Amino acid sequence: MFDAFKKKHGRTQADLEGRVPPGQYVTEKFPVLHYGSVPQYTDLDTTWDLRVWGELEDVARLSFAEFRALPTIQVTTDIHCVTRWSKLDTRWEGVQFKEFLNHIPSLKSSAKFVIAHCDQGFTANIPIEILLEADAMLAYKYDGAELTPEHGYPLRLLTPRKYFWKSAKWLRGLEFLPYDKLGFWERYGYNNHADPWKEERYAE
Ligand SMILES: Nc1nc2c(c(=O)[nH]1)N[C@H]1C(S)=C(S)[C@@H](COP(=O)(O)O)O[C@H]1N2
Ligand SMILES: [Mo]
Repeated sequence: MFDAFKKKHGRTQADLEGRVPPGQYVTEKFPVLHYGSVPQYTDLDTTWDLRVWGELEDVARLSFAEFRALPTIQVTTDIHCVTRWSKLDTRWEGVQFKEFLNHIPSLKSSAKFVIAHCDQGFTANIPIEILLEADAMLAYKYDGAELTPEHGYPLRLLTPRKYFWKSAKWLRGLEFLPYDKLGFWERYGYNNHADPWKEERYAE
């Protein structure tokens, strides 16, 4: 039977049931959203690092080469933007967050929240338990290729259980805290919990 919906979306309406959170629509596009401009990188070996600080014995700093030498995983997942688009079966590759912590041995058990720090000052806060889920990662490839500049090259956070604003692009630092502290959009009235299945879009 000819199914216009399937032709457009590559899947039937029934396939979507249970996959799309309330108030979201499915798009095949990959919209670009951020505050400010897209950072440009020239020589990652000399101008880029990833810093880790806060609740640890020693501050850690990884060069681009050191980071890229870490073991990788691939994750296929759905992403949900607070502006109501969802994109299904997005394919990512990078370092699983949980695996990354194996390389930060001095992390203290008092670390309960993470602030992602990005180039140009953007921040996002996430409880550590969400980042310890199997699908949370430090992503550098999308759909088999390096991230494009506008989607976060060379590194972004991917935390698909939360609205996509917490998946911070142009990631440069991870700060571990014993308490929660609001990030950029969270201070501007987005709901700190950001669970798409509970439609936690905006603060009360
Ligand atoms: N550094 C940085 N990361 C960011 C943002 C931003 O403004 N700066 N915006 C967030 C928002 S609101 C969304 S919806 C997603 C969009 O990611 P995309 O452009 O790859 O679709 O990035 C998130 N990560
Ligand atoms: Mo967003």
